[in-house]
Amino acid sequence: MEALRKELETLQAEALELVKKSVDAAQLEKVRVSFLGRKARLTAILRQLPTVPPEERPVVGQLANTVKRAIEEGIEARRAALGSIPSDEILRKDQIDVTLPGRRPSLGRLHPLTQIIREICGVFVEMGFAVMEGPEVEWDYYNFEALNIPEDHPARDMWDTFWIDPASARTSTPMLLRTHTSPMQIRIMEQTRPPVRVVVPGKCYRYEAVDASHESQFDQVEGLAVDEQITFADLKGTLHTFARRLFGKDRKTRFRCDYFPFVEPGVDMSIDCFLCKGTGCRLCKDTGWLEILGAGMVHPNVLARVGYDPARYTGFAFGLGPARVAMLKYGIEDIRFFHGNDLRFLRQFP
Ligand code: FA5
Repeated sequence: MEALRKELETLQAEALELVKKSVDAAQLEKVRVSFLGRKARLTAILRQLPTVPPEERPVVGQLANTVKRAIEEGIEARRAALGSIPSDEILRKDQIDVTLPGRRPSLGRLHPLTQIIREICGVFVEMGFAVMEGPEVEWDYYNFEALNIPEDHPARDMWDTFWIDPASARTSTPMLLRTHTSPMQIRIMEQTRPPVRVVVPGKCYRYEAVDASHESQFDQVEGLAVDEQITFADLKGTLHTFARRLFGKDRKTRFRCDYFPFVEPGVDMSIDCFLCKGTGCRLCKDTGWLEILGAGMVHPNVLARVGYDPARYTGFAFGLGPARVAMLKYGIEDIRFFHGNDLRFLRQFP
């Protein structure tokens, strides 16, 4: 009896020691099989129970069961603990070489249109202009009426318009997607007194057939300067400086008459073709000149409409399309590349 008790206690101590040393589920299973399996010593002892004298049987049986439970619990506890520790094998598999060079993160970059808009605005900011933005959904009043384009004026045909509600085009307060950034001229002058010097980048919308140089959604940058004694020479000087900053210091500029109802006189400005230096090529369609913007002296009617005295104040305004500017500057043949989301195109503008 005493010998059996000793044997059981040794068995438990040995088993728990091995359980403690097990480092993964496989080793733990080996311990379980060798101590609790069918051929294990403990099982043999339990099997021999009927041969033990009847008075000792309950004590031996109880002791053997206690040992069995202690080993089982020990294995369970170790199994739970091992669950949260990765095995050697897993650690080996997951091994990493910390001395390898890292993978370069793939960084995004600014869209070429964003870059050119910032570059354009930056040139004017250096000349003392502020940058403002305004609504893309606009009242007919700001987009046309206040810009000296009354209802039924044929000049409205210059801009194919997306009306918010086609029926509303005939009501007293129609809304539309702005066809140009010029409505911001009115909004700004309504809110400030001269001197005014602002540029306004923003999206515009026209109901146009899309082709290599026209999209139905595109950007414009508007410019406006109003003060006492502003002359056409200021317009020319400012835009000439701008053209040289953007396209190179040797650029020549050319101003020709153009018509916009909200300026008088109105002009378009071209630069001499930097590809052929004015001799004629595919880019300038053999004219030697590239048209880059529309401009003019703010019409007295527009000034009067916002409460500026046209006898005292004069000003100039201009509007240009950054996509067309970028196309000229970088020799891009089709405006649709900008929104094609093709990385081969976009990656060329770091
Ligand atoms: C205007 O929109 C006038 N508001 C510009 C202006 C402002 C004149 C102030 C006088 C004083 P225009 O329709 O020409 O003008 O458009 C100006 C520029 O916007 C064009 O030169 C072109 O670069 C760009 N643009 C016009 N329509 C599109 C289009 N469908 N897709 C891409 N760019 C366009």
